[in-house]
Amino acid sequence: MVQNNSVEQWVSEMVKLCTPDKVVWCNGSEEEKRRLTKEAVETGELIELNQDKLPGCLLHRTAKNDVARTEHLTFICTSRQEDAGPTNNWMSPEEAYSKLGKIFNGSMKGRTMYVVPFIMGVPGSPFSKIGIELTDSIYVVLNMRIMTRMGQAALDELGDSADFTKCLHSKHELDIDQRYICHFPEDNTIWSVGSGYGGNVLLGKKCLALRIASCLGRKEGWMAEHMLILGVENPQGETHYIAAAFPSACGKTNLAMLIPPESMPGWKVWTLGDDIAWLRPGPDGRLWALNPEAGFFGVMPGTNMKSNPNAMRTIQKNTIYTNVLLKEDGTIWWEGHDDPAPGRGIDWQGQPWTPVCGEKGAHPNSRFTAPVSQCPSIASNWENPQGVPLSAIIFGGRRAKLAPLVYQSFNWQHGTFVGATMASETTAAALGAQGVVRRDPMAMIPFCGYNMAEYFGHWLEMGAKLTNPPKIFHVNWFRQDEDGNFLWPGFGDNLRVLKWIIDRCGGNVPAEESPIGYLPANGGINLEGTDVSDEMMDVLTYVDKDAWYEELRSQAEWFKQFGYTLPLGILKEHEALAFRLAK
Ligand code: O2Y
Ligand code: MN
Repeated sequence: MVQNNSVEQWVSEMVKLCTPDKVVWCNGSEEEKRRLTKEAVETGELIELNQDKLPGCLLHRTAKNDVARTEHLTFICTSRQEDAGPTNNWMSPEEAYSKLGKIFNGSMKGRTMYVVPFIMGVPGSPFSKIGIELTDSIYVVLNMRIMTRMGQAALDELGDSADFTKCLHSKHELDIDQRYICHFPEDNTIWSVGSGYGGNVLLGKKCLALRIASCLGRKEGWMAEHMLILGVENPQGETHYIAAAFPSACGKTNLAMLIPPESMPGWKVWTLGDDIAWLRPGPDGRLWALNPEAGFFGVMPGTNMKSNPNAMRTIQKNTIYTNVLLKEDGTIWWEGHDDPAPGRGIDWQGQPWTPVCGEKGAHPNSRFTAPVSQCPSIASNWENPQGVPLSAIIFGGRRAKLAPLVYQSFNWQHGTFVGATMASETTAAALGAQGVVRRDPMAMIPFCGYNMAEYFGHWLEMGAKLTNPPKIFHVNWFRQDEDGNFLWPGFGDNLRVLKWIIDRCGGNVPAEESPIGYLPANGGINLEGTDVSDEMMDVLTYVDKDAWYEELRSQAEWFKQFGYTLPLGILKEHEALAFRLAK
């Protein structure tokens, strides 16, 4: 079935290490899906939901201590520590292979090893990369089947090449003390052990498509970014493509699936991706973007018909739900659902639940895995092997006071600096103090597979290759007034800001120059049909110089960790901001 010596040799080495009872090569067929689903339902790994109401849908519960990515157990394993940089956990490859090798040793005894070939990207695309994940989890196989182009197509695409990412995963004992997610960029290899949850185990996603791909992109002249991709179609039928990076939990999926407000007739937003974008310079000097994933792994709590109707429609069939509440009728519920809490159910830990029991029904990081193709707003060209040309890149964060609703950078270098200084305030949703500013450059802090200072340098080099680069903007949907009320309505009304961005790209609307960038001029953003007054808009676009001086100091403090490796272009932009603020 496989005629690829490198694949066969590697699989047989890993079989020797993990000693599974059985090895099953996955081809991605419907028959295979049915067979694996049946087996997992029989063992209780998956629960079949009400097939009349939620056809093809399944529920999975993870271990209590295994409900999110574990960043402190995630390592970049390079020969030299400086190649991982100060923002990553580092382990030497020798230590990592030895430590994890001991855990993997015999880890699949009594289990089946599934061989899961997958494509990140579209078959036949110059963007695409092949991975092969070996796993002892049917949940992983079925998720990878949604999240990637999985099965025979990947082996066909690989042919007899040895150019694939070697991904090894075992749940082992789901013991947090023996949990590691290790990346070996020098060997194009990922080893993940001791977890059965999401980003830790669906190795095509954060591990390959961001951490390993960021290293490959740097070597090969492209970029792997933590960005959604969307198309905005104006009433004249012209579509502009935008990629946007926000830290986790800032609403990327909601923005990617935005529904235009009624007061903007004729406007449409098309979804191409909600989490990851691979960006390449095209022969036309523009930057082209492709979503390498085939599925969404979206957060459940707060998803409803107001916040994201397109997501709600996407997840009505063929969806795997993780850690939500199971209702008596075999459907599901989560906090923030449109329906009121059911009278009783089984919570994400498998325990009987009532609304007054004091526990969450669904875990705050409960998830859905659903095919991108089921999204009602999916762009017809989302699988174009060349990607789509970007007009704009947006960076964003959650800042109660500092950052205006939107501003445009002066040029690519300044835009790179805006991305490099991205920050977001913590919310009640995360553990720890609220309102603490966390730096998350380009939303890549947890996902950059190499030294972040060099990553900034790569951004600057990529810009130099583009004769027609996308314009770079910053948005902040979360600015508050003195009483802590949000000033901007958000959701569908964010399209008003996207329209301003597109108008700026086309040179169709004037702007006001400020020390931090170009701001919307009076009346530049169409507020018709909103409750946003001109006074509120003044606050939304206000640049508080004192606060920006403080920001400047905080940026300098944060940059210190990179020492002399910080690119000159970033230092120059920091100085230029200081100069403009002092003027
Ligand atoms: O906790 C996890 O494993 C998932 S985190 C996640 C899932 C989908 C998209 N983005 C993220 C993220 O943390 O950025
Ligand atoms: Mn993400």
